[in-house]
Amino acid sequence: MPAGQIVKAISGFYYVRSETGEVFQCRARGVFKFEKKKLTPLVGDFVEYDVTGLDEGVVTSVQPRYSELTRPPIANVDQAIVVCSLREPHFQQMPVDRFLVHAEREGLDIVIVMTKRDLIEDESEIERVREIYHAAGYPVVATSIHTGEGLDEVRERLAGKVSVFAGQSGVGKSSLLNQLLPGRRLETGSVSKKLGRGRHTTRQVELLPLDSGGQVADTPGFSQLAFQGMEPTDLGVCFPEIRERAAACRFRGCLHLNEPGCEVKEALLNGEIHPDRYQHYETFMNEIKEALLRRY
Ligand SMILES: Nc1nc2c(ncn2[C@@H]2O[C@H](COP(=O)(O)OP(=O)(O)OP(=O)(O)O)[C@@H](O)[C@H]2O)c(=O)[nH]1
Ligand SMILES: [Mg+2]
Ligand SMILES: [Zn+2]
Repeated sequence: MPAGQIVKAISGFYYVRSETGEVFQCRARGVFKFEKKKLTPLVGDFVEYDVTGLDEGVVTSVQPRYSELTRPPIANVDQAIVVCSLREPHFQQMPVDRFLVHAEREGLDIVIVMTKRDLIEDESEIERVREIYHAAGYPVVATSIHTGEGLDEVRERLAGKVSVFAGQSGVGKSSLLNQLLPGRRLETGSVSKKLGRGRHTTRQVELLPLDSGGQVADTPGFSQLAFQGMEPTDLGVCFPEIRERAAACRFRGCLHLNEPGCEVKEALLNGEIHPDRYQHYETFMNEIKEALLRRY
């Protein structure tokens, strides 16, 4: 039976790229299950399919995934490129930190990309963002599609990997991808002057091949992300700067809130952990605890 990968999904159709590069428009047959959980095929899934027409088919089975994000919905990626803009819209740290938790949960490599470098004259704002994420251990790249700054570094980081571009609407994900994929014309949109937000120009996840080997997915901008199914002890593991210090805390299961002998709190006081990142840790912790209370 032929095998391939889902590269796009639109209203019940799965576009499966075969091993030789042709794309088949497929329906899915029946219900797929893993470990008793019902499963909807995702972009990135490796599947088997029956050919039913010239370029049509039916997906008959889905292979186990090695990673899976629900927002944006995609399977089997190695790396998340977290895209945020400095201006139009202004940099917002909360949605970035939220997404990072989800990407860390899946064990993805992470790169922070700041776009629209050309709209900023004041270097200090870029340095501020750089500092926050360097302290967390993430690489940070500043880019501009107008001056070309940072594009080579992004290209290098994408080579040979399967990456997903994620970030709020209007930050410039599709624009950046158009620079990196010669011959591609992904649709891009303007940012509303009044709301300072993008207009959700990209409507679906699409996995695209790179010349350098590897693949990259454009995705729609996201707004809110919740922490369904997470336990309080899961959260620290999703902040690298907390994760690497947690083993030295006096108590096992330390949540790094008010426990004595907490190395994370110590690092925060020493200025080794960025206070904004810690503050978001606390915010997310409260959300997780509240969600748990609602569950019981
Ligand atoms: N000045 C400047 N504008 C940029 C840059 N990159 C993107 N833009 C502009 O930002 C706007 C939004 O870009 P898109 O690429 O559509 O943003 P997106 O992240 O794909 O948005 P969604 O598809 O809605 O999630 C467009 O008007 C782009 O021209 C940049 O480096 N500099
Ligand atoms: Mg887009
Ligand atoms: Zn602790």
